[in-house]
Amino acid sequence: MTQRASASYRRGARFAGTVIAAHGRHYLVALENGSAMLQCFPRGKKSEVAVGDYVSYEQESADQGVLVEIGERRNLLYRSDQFKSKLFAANLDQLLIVLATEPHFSEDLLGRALIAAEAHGLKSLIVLNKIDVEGALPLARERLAPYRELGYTVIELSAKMMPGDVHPQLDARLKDRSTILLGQSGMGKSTLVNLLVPDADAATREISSALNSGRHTTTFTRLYHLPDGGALIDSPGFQEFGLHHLTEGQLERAFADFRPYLGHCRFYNCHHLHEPGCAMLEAVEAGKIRPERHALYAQLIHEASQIVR
Ligand SMILES: Nc1nc2c(ncn2[C@@H]2O[C@H](COP(=O)(O)OP(=O)(O)O)[C@@H](O)[C@H]2O)c(=O)[nH]1
Ligand SMILES: [Mg+2]
Ligand SMILES: [Zn+2]
Repeated sequence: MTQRASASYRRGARFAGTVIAAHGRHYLVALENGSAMLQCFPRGKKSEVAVGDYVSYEQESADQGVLVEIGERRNLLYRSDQFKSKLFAANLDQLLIVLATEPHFSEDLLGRALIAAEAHGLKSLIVLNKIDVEGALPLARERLAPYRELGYTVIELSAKMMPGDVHPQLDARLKDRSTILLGQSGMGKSTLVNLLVPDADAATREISSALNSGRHTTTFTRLYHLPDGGALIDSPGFQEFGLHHLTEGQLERAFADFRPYLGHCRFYNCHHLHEPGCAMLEAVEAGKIRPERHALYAQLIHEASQIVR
């Protein structure tokens, strides 16, 4: 694949590239033409660089660079709690949310991923993997039916038992786009990556050693180039998906099922929590918005109000 940018360099020479992996304050930057990659560090203490960022760096030594500029971002996907935020990736087109028939997937995490995507203007694709596990399939389908009704695409796969279906189902949707894979561990993300990215294992080992001078780890976010164009970003599994940074206005608009009722509440500044004449609450009452979705909204509003400023 790539080689490290070690051959000949001029100290202080500037290069531009894409951040393809991040681990703590270590970033791996691939040159624009993909010919080489170099480990880089941010100049200051604070590192706010994400995988997918376009950056320029100055080469300091044969195997190290310093990031000097982050290019303008189309978007930045991150999660946050009361105290800190964690960056997923920048300059994305879509989320590929990987769920499975078993283990039981968290609907809370699914809901949060969809809201994060909507709030950042990103498309979401939902993959239901392991459809070969027939006993668990009906329930998984039933749990996903409301999301199909909301207009989300649900793609059923068995990455392990029917690997031949993966390319026909996903290639056109991934081509020339930057896609981040999100999912709890055990859902089949790695299995999917290995099908979609030729030599993914070798690439991971190479990234891991370049990033960490040999220390192997899989707990970093990394970007793979897809053979037909586009990028696939794999992130470590996560348990929490806090969205403390979203404002009330962003939240209410991020719920696709709320949109028909926005602006129809009695009070223009309605919080849709317990106000009289609230169009959202009436829609819940009338069975037009699922109570679970309203509960997620209320929970996210609650979390957003906890932010320490
Ligand atoms: N039955 C079944 N098992 C699968 C499928 N895809 C992945 N697995 C298995 O599920 C486990 C977790 O897969 P992995 O790709 O490591 O998941 P990750 O933690 O999301 O990266 C492994 O034992 C895989 O072999 C599938 O389509 N069907
Ligand atoms: Mg994995
Ligand atoms: Zn309301």
